[in-house]
Amino acid sequence: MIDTTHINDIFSNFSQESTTSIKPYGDGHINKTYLAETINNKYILQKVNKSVFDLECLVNNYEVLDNYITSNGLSGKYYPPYIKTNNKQIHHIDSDGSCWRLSVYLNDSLTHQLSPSINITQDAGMAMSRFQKLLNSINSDSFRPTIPDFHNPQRRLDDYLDAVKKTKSQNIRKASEEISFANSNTKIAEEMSSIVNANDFNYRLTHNDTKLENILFRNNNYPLIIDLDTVMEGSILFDFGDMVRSITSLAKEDEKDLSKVEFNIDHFEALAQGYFSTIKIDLTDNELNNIYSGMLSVIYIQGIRFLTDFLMGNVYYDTGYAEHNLDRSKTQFKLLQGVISKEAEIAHILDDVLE
Ligand code: GN1
Ligand code: MG
Repeated sequence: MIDTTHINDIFSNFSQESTTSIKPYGDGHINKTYLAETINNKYILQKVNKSVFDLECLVNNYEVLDNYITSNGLSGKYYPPYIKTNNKQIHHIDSDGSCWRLSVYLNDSLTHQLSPSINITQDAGMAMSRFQKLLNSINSDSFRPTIPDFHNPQRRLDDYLDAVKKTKSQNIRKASEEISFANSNTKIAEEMSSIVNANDFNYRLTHNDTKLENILFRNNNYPLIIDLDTVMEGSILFDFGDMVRSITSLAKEDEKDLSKVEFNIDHFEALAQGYFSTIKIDLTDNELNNIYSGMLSVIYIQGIRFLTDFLMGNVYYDTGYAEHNLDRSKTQFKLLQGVISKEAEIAHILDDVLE
């Protein structure tokens, strides 16, 4: 149930208009998102999940990024503009300490849960590398981690192993195949951990949640990037890996019919071309050499993150039913197997794209 009185009250901190309707919007797993309509305008209102993000760091990062954007005349060119509060801030903090923000809803925009075509896949890659180029131009020193160790492979592996120890035996039975798959592939996270710990590994300002649904496609205009909560220091290896994860399977993240979950090499090729065509010159040797490991790691870790949440009683991701996270972990592991089975073709494509 939506508490419209409370939400209207929140809305009044950003705008003098009155809302005519407020509806839940999109299918993010962490924040609450609403479409708020007034007589003349449409807006996206978001409530940030305060048990997931360090709100102080998050508020800081948005202000730093938005100051850079506005002072360089780039407003609206990379993400939809925010409507500031009466105090000229992006976020309004309510009496419970929850954090809200409002952005313009763009009428000609749409997101895709699944890529409808090779062209959209290539455009998605180009849109995310265009955003990365922007991030490369910003000094990362003022950004703080909104989720510490977000992409730390060893932390994700430890959380998973801990969940297996703590969970009820009935969950172990229900997830026996996935646990056995996860246990026999821990080397993927361990290898990524040693890559991350190597001296020549470089962190840079990255998006860190590059799934296809976080790209806003528009008619005759550059796609925009949304969901900036995790813009902080990270790695291009994870950002590209998460695009591979969310685009190349061509099936929903919670698809129950696993025969539909297949790694699609044509979409992979289009994505790699779109993403790397302009950005390859900016990559370090360490980045260039570890793209495949990054892909495996992101998909494996997303699988164990969903599995961990299932074992812990669904405390992190929004779920629609008890086995939702378990179903999500199955699609990740199926996709991972598909990627591994095409290692040679992937290497060939990457060689061509990166040469
Ligand atoms: C979450 O917020 P949303 O739904 O875009 C998650 C990502 C996962 C993704 C899987 C802060 O993203 O890390 O890759 O679900 N975000 C956070 O769909 O944990
Ligand atoms: Mg998010």
